[in-house]
Amino acid sequence: MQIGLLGKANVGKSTFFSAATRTRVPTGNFPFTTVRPNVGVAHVRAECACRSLGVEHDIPECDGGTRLIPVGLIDVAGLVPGAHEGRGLGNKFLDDARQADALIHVVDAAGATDEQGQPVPPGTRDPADDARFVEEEIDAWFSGILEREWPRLSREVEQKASRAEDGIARRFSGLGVSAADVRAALRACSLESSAPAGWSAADRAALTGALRRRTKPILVAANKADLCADPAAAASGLGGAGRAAVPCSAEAELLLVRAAEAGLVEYSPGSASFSEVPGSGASGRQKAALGAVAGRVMGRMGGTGVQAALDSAAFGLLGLVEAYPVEDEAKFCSKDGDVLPDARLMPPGSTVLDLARSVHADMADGFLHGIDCRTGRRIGAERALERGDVVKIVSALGRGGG
Ligand SMILES: Nc1nc2c(ncn2[C@@H]2O[C@H](COP(=O)(O)OP(=O)(O)OP(=O)(O)O)[C@@H](O)[C@H]2O)c(=O)[nH]1
Ligand SMILES: [Mg+2]
Repeated sequence: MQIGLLGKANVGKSTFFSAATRTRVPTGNFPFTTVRPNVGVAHVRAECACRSLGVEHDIPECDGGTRLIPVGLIDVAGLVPGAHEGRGLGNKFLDDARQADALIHVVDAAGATDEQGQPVPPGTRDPADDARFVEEEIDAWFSGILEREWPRLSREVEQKASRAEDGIARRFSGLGVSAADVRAALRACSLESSAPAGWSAADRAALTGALRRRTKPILVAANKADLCADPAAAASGLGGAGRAAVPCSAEAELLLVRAAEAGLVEYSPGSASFSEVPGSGASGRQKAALGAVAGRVMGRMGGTGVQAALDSAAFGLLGLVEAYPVEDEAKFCSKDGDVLPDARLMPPGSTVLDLARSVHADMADGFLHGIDCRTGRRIGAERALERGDVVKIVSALGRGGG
């Protein structure tokens, strides 16, 4: 699973990335600080199955019953209006996010940067304009791919050299689009039974729009919310119409993560509060900065929103399901005795057989049945996975997971 961070230049994408992946990448208050993409690993949170099963384990992935499950994060170059025509760094930002399963669109909700990403006093720019143009750029990117290939593609289909869904999926395969995605998008636009040669430009735009929404769904992170008079209102102004928006302060999250690393505070990402470590030797300046985060962010927003945005992208937007493959159905452990060692994020609708395949191809090829470890009952290949499932895979080939 990969999540792409994108948005206008200078809105806080790299700050979000640094905080979420605990790495240090260049950030700066000017546009195009990032040119080459940053790739790293963040974590999403779920309640660990150890809780409901009443078992104990001591592994770094379980933080007091909160399971941290890895996801890839990609931070790309910022964009400006007209990027699809080559302005700014052009389409580079999108090409670098090709493999993302979902996008977190980072918006400067405080309106503290102009259209080009230059700093301006907070409240100067309407963030809704940014939210709109960025989404239009993403849609223009999808549409451009189809339009470039359109004459050849429609000829191909007319001469029955390929089916429309296969021809289109092939053009978009670099973006992780399958023929099934194209079929669903065609259905959503009622184009499934008409010949491509008869599709208007509007039909084609509707199709690529549907394809984009399906394969690169967007969650808005209303960032720099610490500078907003009313963070919740700023976020809800950017959401709506099926689009979720989470108020966020990437800068506060980065500060807390760094302060925790330095032993100044106790803080777990995603919590609504932090506590200063007594006698940590924090300077007056550090104490003032922490006080500001406590008041402007934790007090008003109930957390920095960075972890909430990641969780919401994985479980809300993508509807992912976390499942635990194990080898011992009674002790919920691997062959080495590690309890619930592995939590996997699976796409919605995944089955027990899909889980087997994600562990190892042999597990799927030799699949006999699964065992739902919560009930001890046998389950079949086609049983849909549910969040928190703990499953032993019984296979004629290979071992059962963990
Ligand atoms: N007040 C405030 N400032 C922030 C926040 N997040 C980022 N910033 C500041 O915004 C500026 C830009 O941050 P970056 O993370 O470099 O932004 P970017 O979107 O990666 O920028 P480009 O790579 O140039 O497109 C820096 O000065 C950050 O300190 C936030 O939540 N609140
Ligand atoms: Mg950047």
